[in-house]
Amino acid sequence: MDRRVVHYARQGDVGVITVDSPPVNALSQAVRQGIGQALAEGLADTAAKALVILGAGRTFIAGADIAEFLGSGLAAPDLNDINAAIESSPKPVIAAIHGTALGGGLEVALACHYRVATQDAQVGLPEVKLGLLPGAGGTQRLPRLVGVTKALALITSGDFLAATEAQALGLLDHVGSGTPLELATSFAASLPASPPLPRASQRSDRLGPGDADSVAAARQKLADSTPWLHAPQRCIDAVEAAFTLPFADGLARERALFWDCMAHDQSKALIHAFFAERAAAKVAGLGDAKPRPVAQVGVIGSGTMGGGIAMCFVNAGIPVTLLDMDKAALDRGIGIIARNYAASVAKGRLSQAAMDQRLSLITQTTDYADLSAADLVVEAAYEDMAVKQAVFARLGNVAKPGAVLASNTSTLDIDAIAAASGRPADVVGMHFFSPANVMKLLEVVRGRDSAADAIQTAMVIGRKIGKVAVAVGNCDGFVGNRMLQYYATEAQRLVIEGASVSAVDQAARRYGLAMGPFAMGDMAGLDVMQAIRDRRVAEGKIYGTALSDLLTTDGRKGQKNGRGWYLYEPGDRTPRPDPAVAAMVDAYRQQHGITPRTIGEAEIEKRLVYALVNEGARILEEGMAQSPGDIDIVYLYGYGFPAWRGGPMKQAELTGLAKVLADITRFAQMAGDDPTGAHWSPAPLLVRLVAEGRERFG
Ligand code: T1G
Repeated sequence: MDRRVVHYARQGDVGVITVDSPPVNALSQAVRQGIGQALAEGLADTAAKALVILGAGRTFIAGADIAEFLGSGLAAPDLNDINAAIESSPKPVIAAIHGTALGGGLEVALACHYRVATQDAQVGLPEVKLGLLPGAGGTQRLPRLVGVTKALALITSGDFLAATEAQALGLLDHVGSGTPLELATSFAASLPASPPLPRASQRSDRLGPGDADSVAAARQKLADSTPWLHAPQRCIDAVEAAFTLPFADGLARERALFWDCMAHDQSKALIHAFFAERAAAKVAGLGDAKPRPVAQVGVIGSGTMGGGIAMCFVNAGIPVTLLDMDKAALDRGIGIIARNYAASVAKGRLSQAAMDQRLSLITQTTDYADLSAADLVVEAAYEDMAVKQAVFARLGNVAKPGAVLASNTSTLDIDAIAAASGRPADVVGMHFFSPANVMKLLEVVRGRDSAADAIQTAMVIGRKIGKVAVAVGNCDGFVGNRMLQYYATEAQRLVIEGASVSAVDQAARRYGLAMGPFAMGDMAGLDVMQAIRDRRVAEGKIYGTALSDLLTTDGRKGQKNGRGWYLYEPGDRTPRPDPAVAAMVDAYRQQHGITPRTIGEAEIEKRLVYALVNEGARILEEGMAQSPGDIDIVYLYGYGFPAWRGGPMKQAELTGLAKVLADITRFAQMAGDDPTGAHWSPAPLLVRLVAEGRERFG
């Protein structure tokens, strides 16, 4: 066993167990073994009157080693045994927390007799966010310490608690300033000679008659809010055992429920999403390129996207020079930004002072020369190639050497834009999603000539402004929108064949998507979609169907003019079915000699999701995304795809690639020679993987 991950040393009359396993002291097998060994050493050390467990580096223990869950089962020692040894120690054991004590890390702390923490520490049991539940005593010890109601709230939400809040709950015994070791040794010194040691497993004073009601209320609340999620209800089952079973039986029940969750597809999907999000931050092929410094930013265009992008930077304390063609446009743009902030202030989510400070970081200009000091310039001008090339031609001249020049285009060729700047190495795509100050996804588009450090700069600054940045290749629609066009096309084809607009959207929502394809189209703007359709059709490509032409010809733009696939009352974003659209669909079917058929929800779901998967496989094969995980992260953070499904690519793997291919092949046959169904030709990568009996895309 490599003891290096856990050290034992004595400090005066205190034995100190230090977990030193970067980056977050996760409870890998070696760490579990190490704690067990160090504890034994401390118990045998007669000079040690008390023992302290703490973490080296930036944090206490941030949980079990999630990577171990990807394998087959967890190797000994069992964390429950380690915790039992800690709790039964005749010497006081103090957990000294800094950074985060999460999951198994908090469970270790709960097994300790006392818990002290630095002021900025956070604690929590976030297992439910991984589709799991606390599997090492958390559901049994926490209710005994803070009561069932509080424990249910913490465990079913997985939210982190600040140290002061945790202390108020009785979860922490002391919160103070100083190092964890200083806090723990002075706490140990304050303990009476041989104190009766408080053991959470033996407490029952916080359990009471109202516990069953709390459980019932929590069940109802979750059944109403997230009926499709498996783990939250299992969390409640486990907490219920805390007041219905003796501790040891409760622990066994908890563990059985833990394995039940571990075997569920939702935990596989959520654990995949956890690691995929972190892997997306590491872009292959950049060598050791370092990000260029970004202290001030320029944003070109103060419309909806430009304004939202400017807010992202000033929210992170980075000053922005906002450029637009004239004062009127700037006033409109700044007006929208100020209204957005005022709305947050009104909701109590932002202080007036913070609003004023952020607005003060925005300088307005109509003069390109004022962008000459910017380290990064993001262009958010009208989505037209000629307009963007004109902007980049000027930018290429005024921007300082070393500045990164980014375009927020959502569909246009980055290489063509970059060429216009005369300095393509400095040019990348930074594709924000609307509303840019809200949506977390950022597609960083690699141009043919983009320098590695320019790409790295966009990735790093993206994370700094709170985005989940994913590097994508330069192709029409990049990753997200490229897949979306076949999803949107398939939605229209389903309606043409017999489904109703609301039935398709309902199936998408029931699948777990935040919004259906038609409501999403209305939100994005049918005029925007039509402009893309017209361009692509002019290029001889497919985008949507002629059915949507009927709507735009009828002057329908979606939410922005209250008429789209749905009707909208002024100031109300609720989509209402429109009989006029149903009539248009009927007319379209008659005109094309189509007899509508009944289409079930399962078929709708598959045709929407597999349209994404099939195009995703093409994107992977072309190298336009570096991994299936990246594609999944694009859909989780940019298109409201449910995290508990892991993303379209993960969902296909969980379903089974052979099954998915069989359905795709069937849909291709059903489409026949209909050009709008051409996207159903199975992606070569998928065909090859199934032929080789492979079950994963990557
Ligand atoms: N296991 C393995 N690796 C982990 C990890 C973990 N628990 N937590 C983080 N990492 C890796 C991560 O992949 C990344 O690696 C690096 O650490 C930095 O993370 C029995 C069943 C702690 C708040 O759910 O929420 O305990 O990409 O980029 O933004 O009941 O990480 O550098 O190679 O996220 O500063 C419960 C998960 C587990 C906490 C830090 N614990 N972690 O955030 O850094 S289940 C959790 C986090 C459990 C028991 C059960 C965050 C963080 P790499 P990072 P960060």
